[in-house]
Amino acid sequence: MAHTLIRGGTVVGPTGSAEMDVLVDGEQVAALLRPGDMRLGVDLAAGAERVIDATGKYVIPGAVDCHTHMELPFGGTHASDTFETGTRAAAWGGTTTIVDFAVQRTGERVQDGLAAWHEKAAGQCAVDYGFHQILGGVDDDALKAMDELVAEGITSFKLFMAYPGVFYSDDGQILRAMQKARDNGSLIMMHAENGIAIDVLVRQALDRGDTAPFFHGTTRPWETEEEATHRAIMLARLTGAPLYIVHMSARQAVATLARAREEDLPVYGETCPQYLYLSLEEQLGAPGFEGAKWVCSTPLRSRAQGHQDELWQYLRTGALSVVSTDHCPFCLKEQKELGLGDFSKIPNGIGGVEHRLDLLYQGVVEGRITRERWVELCCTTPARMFGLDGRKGVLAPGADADVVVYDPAGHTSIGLGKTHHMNMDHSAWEGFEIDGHVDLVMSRGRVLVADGEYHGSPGHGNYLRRGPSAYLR
Ligand code: DUC
Ligand code: ZN
Ligand code: ZN
Repeated sequence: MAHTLIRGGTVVGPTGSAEMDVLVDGEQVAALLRPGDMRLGVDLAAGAERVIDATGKYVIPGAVDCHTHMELPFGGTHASDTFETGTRAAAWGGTTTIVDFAVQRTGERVQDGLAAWHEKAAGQCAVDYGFHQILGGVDDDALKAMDELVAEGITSFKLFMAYPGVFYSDDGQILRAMQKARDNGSLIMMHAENGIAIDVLVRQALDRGDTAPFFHGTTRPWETEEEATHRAIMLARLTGAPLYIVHMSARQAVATLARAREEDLPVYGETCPQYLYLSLEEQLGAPGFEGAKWVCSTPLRSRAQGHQDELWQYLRTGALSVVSTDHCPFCLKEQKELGLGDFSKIPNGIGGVEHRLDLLYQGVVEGRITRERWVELCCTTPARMFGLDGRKGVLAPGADADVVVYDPAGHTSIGLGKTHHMNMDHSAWEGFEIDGHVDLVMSRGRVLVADGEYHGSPGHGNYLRRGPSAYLR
């Protein structure tokens, strides 16, 4: 593959920004050069066959979304994006790596769940992909499988304190999985909600006739997230295992996480754009059945209670380490509609794999985070957290040439018929206006998106065997 020079832009990384040209050789970054740099008297850039003009733009690492659910089976249906459609949408939005969740449901063999995920993804992905493994309960076989999977590059395991009978693990099971993770160097990811209490609240709400989507939120109150977060941290502390809590939405839960981090426990938290921008009152409380679009778990939280602003604050102070999407799209027609008249039957999930980089950039525009923190949250830390550092999330010699040219003077109007490439019949982000634009997306040296045109293809994306988390080495 030819040499490419991305010239004239400002390279933004987690520790700073500088006017630099990026020289790409084949699939990798060869060098970052000061404009006009002559190393040892050799003009390294002179031989570039292709020049991409990034004047006035930011040049950042391709974004890493470490939490997606392509084709997730849920509530009698499947998430509507396949690996083909979902990774294409990811590419459009500047995400060049996803880490999806292979699924073992209660009663299935872990290895069978993983094999099914490999089959779904192989030859389909437009961008590189890896897997975490969901454990739908923990028994002796699952514990053995954890060792096998770590050797295969699957170094993180998601457990659920919610969804009894589907994905749920009880405290004893969690304890055993954490002991195993401590011993084999893997990372436990936790869906921290008290599912046993939630199921009672859901039953009581339905019995009262409270069936609208809004009650999905009120039956998963912040106390159920905070309690589970606290319990998960205590079990991690007891076992000496590291812990990563996914999709945090309640400010009280993050406060608990922050206290544990102050005590130097190896516990980390992630949030998602929906918890930073959307709310119980405005979205879940939309008239009629419309709120179903935003039924996800953990749920959107009350703006009156100040969750959103406080989550932004936790992104600034470092209590929260990562922003992922928890991309789990369902169409309104025939999918979300399974819950007409009973919110508990609405499949849980929001699609957003395409929009995370833009949505978080709007946080830069509004002065909520710096542009360096934007890159850290969306690109660098997720790569480091999940054992992809060196290759992904960074622009440095030897790293994969996954590059986004981002125009801070551009504009993006999110919505159906505008910037929507996900396989859904609605956008959870309809009408959001972003003061920035993903101009060009490169994956391992290949331009996937440029000048509003898509040049990617299924099968370009490679499977990524991951190492241990850089935060645990
Ligand atoms: N939460 C969701 O909203 N969807 C899928 C699974 C989950 O934990
Ligand atoms: Zn979850
Ligand atoms: Zn999820």
